[in-house]
Amino acid sequence: MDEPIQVLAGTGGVALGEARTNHEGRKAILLHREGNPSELIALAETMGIEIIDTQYQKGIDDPRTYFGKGRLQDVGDEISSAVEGHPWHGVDLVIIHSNASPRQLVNIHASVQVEVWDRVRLLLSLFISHAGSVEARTQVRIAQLQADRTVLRELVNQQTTGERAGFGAGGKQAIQGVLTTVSRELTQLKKKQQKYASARKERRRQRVRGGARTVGLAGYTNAGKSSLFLALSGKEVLVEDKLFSTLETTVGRMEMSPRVLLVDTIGFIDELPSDLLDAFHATLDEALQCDLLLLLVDSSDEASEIERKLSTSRREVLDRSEDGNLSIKVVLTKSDTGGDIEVAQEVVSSMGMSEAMVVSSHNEQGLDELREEIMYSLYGPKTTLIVSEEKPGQRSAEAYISQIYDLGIVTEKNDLELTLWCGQAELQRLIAKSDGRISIK
Ligand SMILES: Nc1nc2c(ncn2[C@@H]2O[C@H](COP(=O)(O)OP(=O)(O)OP(=O)(O)O)[C@@H](O)[C@H]2O)c(=O)[nH]1
Ligand SMILES: [Mg+2]
Repeated sequence: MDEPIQVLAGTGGVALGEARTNHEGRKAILLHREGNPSELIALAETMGIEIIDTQYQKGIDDPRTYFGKGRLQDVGDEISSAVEGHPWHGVDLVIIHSNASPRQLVNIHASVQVEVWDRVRLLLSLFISHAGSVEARTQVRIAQLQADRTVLRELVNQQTTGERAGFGAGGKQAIQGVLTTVSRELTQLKKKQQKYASARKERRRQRVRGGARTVGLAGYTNAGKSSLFLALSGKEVLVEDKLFSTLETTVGRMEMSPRVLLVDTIGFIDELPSDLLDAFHATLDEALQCDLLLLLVDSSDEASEIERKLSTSRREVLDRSEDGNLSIKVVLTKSDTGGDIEVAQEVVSSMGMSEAMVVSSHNEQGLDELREEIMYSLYGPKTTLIVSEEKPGQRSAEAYISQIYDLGIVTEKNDLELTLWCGQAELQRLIAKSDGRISIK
């Protein structure tokens, strides 16, 4: 089996067996056509990959080779002939600024002879290197195998049609053998994922039964979701100036109110192919099946970026949420960084969304207002209750007060008068069972 695996190892990025997870220090050439490649460069940098050179070619993508064949050959020649001292010396990766077809991946590799990543493969590699939990690793592996399978099929296809001087009949059989292994592993992984998903569902059901309300945090990668989660819950999560630091879902309780659950999750990015995002749907869904969704945007972004990111993430969450009237609140983050908040607010209102909250998780600006807003969205206005003094033989007022504390979040207490946030149905039940001892002020 050694021979075909070696052949496959660089082909369109397909690596079998133990995939390489650390790409720190690798040198790459970026090929791009239309559009701005800065995000792709940032993604590569997040992984410690150095983009040595960017090659641009005008015009539309060649459906077979992305760049024109001649130009691509030039790139390949330059890589293979770069001697010590040449800036391209040591380049072992070509990244293309596009979600490429399997056919393009295979053909480009044939020309440049080093590993080739398109945007999807770059994201996959990034996810693999950041996946911390077993569940995240399972999800990423599924996405990776699905992508690999398309390249393997293309290889078989090109050999069958004689388009590619193959590795002979043995080589083709070997690839087909690999394909079978990949399919088998996929089936097993999907079963495993199903188990995680149903465990999540069950945990969610229990929380709802226990009267908890959930607040999801969503937004682009690096928007500051985990930082806000930490600020509101006090629960340690990974915060990093990296894209896709978070790949799994973490649930934490809001510090002021253990009945309110916060859900931190994976972020969005432009044109994330939907089968890649689908691999994370169980994770994402947990954050999106909520009573209130906070949609976070970095207030230091340019207005046009804010608009683009907001409209993409709003579409994603609405498409993925089962609840047609999901309640969404925009939160402008990182208010301490000196972004133009007024302009950002205008963008939000021009999109027909209600006024955004403005917060900084670093200097805590706006956090109290956000907490109030969250409670208001979940419970409506506060209620003030009065407990009457006990007469001899009656249950003590203290016993009722402690029941009120169990019911919701008490923000003020004045002797026998309590002001709190609580669910109306639960409140009515408590009052009905109080023998007239609890009344609404
Ligand atoms: N100045 C400033 N920086 C912040 C603030 N909140 C977050 N950051 C920084 O922004 C970067 C990303 O923060 P995270 O909280 O990891 O963002 P995220 O949305 O969880 O990112 P992913 O998990 O990668 O999708 C980190 O470097 C944070 O320190 C803030 O209020 N002010
Ligand atoms: Mg995060």
